[in-house]
Amino acid sequence: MDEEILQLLRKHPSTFHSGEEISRRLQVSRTAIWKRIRHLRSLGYEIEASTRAGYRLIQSPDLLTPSEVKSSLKTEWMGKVIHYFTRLDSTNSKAYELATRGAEEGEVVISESQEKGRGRLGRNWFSPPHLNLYLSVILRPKIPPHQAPLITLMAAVATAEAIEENTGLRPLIKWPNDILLRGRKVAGLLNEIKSETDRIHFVILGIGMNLNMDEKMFPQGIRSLATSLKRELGRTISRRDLLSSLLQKLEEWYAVFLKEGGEAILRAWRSRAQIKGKRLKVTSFGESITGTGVDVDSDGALILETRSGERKRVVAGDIEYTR
Ligand code: BT5
Repeated sequence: MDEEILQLLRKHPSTFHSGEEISRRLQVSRTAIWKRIRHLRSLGYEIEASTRAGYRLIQSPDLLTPSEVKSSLKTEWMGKVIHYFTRLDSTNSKAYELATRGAEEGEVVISESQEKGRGRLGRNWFSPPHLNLYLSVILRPKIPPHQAPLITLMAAVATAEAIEENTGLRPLIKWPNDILLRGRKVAGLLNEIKSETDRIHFVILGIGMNLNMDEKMFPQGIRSLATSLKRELGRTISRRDLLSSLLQKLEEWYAVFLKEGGEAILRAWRSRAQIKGKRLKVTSFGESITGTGVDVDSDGALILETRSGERKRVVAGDIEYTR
């Protein structure tokens, strides 16, 4: 019922809606409406109430509820179904569970906080409540499994562009999944797939982005490595606006990927990753190699050249820039 009341109030934001009108439309008593209005106020909605004129929405809080997100979302299909939680272990785990039970392409899981936010290789993602974005998108691309890493690169480009659109800052990408501002990580991606040898059942595209965390809120271990948009800009950023841009960019880039193939994604990715000529140390499956970055290949694997001139191809791992 909260969503319906909000929808009604949002339609004509500057005018009052009488309690009688709302109770008639929703077919509940005026006392029931008043109780819901009180509840909405406790969530941070500023709603003016006048005994004569009724109710008027003054301001909405920066919540990521489906009704708040949908009021600014301009996508055609992505995020039309949003599974919203105030707390979850991990949005990726929840999305995986939903996809296994048949959730459709474009359904999104959002949580205000994560208790066991996951990074790659069993690492953690720090996910305090109400400040940042933690979401997972379900995709069902009809591509061979070896191309799945391109979805990570595609999502990295979309994430970087959404940040740029909302802040004017220009994020760079560090292979394969880090989004950096001034060398510090502002967002990370965790993609998980369920597939057979020649067919992908689904991809879970997990994105964590730091928006409104202050420097002192970061745990000591990552304070010097991580950043947030607020830390870079010195002001708060609307999570709802950023989420809307992000879903829109993902929808656009995913369409480009399916229509034009990986090369179009790689072009955009290369211009932000600037891997060519960089001295790198790559750790993959417990082994480290140093060399000079050459490129990523058509499947999104990293190519580097060792000092002896040998070219190595790395499918998964972490890189460190060295001098
Ligand atoms: C990642 O892993 O960067 C992937 C992060 C994906 C998080 C999203 S949130 C929504 C969805 N649901 C999930 O459960 N996960 C996804 P990786 O490259 O392994 O980086 C992890 C490392 O980044 C950690 O070991 C820390 O050093 C650092 N880190 C942890 N939390 C961070 C944060 N909030 N901001 C920046 N760095 C962080």
